[in-house]
Amino acid sequence: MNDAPPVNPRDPNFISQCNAPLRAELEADYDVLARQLQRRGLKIEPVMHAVADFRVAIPSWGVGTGGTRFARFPGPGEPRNVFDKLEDCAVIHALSGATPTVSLHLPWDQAEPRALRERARELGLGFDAVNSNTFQDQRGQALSYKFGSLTHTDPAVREQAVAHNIGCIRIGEALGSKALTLWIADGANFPGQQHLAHAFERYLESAAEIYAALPADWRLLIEHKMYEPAFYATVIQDWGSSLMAAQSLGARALCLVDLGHHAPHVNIEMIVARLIHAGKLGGFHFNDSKYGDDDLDAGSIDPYRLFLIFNELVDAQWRRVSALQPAHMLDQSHNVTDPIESLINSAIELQRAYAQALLVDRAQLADCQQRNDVLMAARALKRAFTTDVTPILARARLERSAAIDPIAAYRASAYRNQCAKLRPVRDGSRSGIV
Ligand code: LRH
Ligand code: MN
Repeated sequence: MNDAPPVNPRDPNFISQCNAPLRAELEADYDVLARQLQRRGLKIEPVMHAVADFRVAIPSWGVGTGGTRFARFPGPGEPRNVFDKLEDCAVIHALSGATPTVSLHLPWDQAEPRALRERARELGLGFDAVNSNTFQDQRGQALSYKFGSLTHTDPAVREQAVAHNIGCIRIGEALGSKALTLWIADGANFPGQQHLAHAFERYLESAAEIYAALPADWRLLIEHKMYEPAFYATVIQDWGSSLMAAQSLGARALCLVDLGHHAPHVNIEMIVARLIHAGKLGGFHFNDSKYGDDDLDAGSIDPYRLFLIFNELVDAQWRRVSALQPAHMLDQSHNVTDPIESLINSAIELQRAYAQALLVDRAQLADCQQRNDVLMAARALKRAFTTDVTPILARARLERSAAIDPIAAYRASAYRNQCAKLRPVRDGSRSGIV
């Protein structure tokens, strides 16, 4: 931790001071890349502007240090409440230029909506989808979710879970959010424990009550997950179950793809292509993983997979697929890095995958695919993926008055140091993701 005098990392003067010595080099690198792309018949400016317009929401639960069931090792200056979390989210946005909204988790982020909305407005932030929570029992909760929530065999428990979700929608309305992300942990640990068909029917019944409570301009984002905490069967286990539910609930029920919620080696870009085809791709929880729902930084393990997902999104844009407005959100757990640095970096890795996908020569690719020129088709994608778009990403940040080198600026601000002084350390290393 450096002991430079603390500055406000959101201060535009501080950011332009950090940028000043880096501008000339950036311009030079940008011009070199512009000429390279020109030789490939590609214009750099439209790509830069598209990247500058790219937005991804920050998960409120991601700005505190994450943990596993074994332990959590809180870092210095942990956010103590949702208002501290908003401060940290504002720093991420000021330096990355790409994260103007926050996705809240209720009741973890419970607070007076007007005060929350007002503070967010002061910080230049808005709210993306709100997340409900029927995977934990809250203090004073009447009925337990041990054996499920929306699919529990006891109608009283289902009603309690439905009421919680409707409560989240009402809070979200007061905050200006336009979507509810619905992930439930409901499932079974042993064959026979749960009637697989009846559980799904109970899900549809409960979700229909939640859907009916949605304001007319809201969306319901159904999040599937293969396993954990249920280790044999999960009611909304895969994209098929999620799609069936979304199709039976209605037009504003859509599917959310959390990259970590699939078995290793599952072709997620194929799932994205299918959900686009069905008109049911509602959004993403971006992260990366090697084994399970590891919630690692986006693009940190398999950046080519991330690129291939953005390739499907850009291809759909190119094919003018209508009404494709997926909500981009991060969902990560930062157990060993500074969460602010990881979230800044992850937002940038999403922009990198998007920029590379915009550099695919789609006419050439389509022609190779038509003529089954397999190698040239694969090369058309690899050529875009292996293009170092770093100058475009930095230029896009500059375009947004953000930091050319946001991590260096963040460290120069000693913001974490300041937080450590202002925010007393909470109790030791207890387990759990947040
Ligand atoms: C479930 C999940 C879900 C959130 C939770 C924090 O694994 O991805 O999106 O509610 O993480
Ligand atoms: Mn998720």
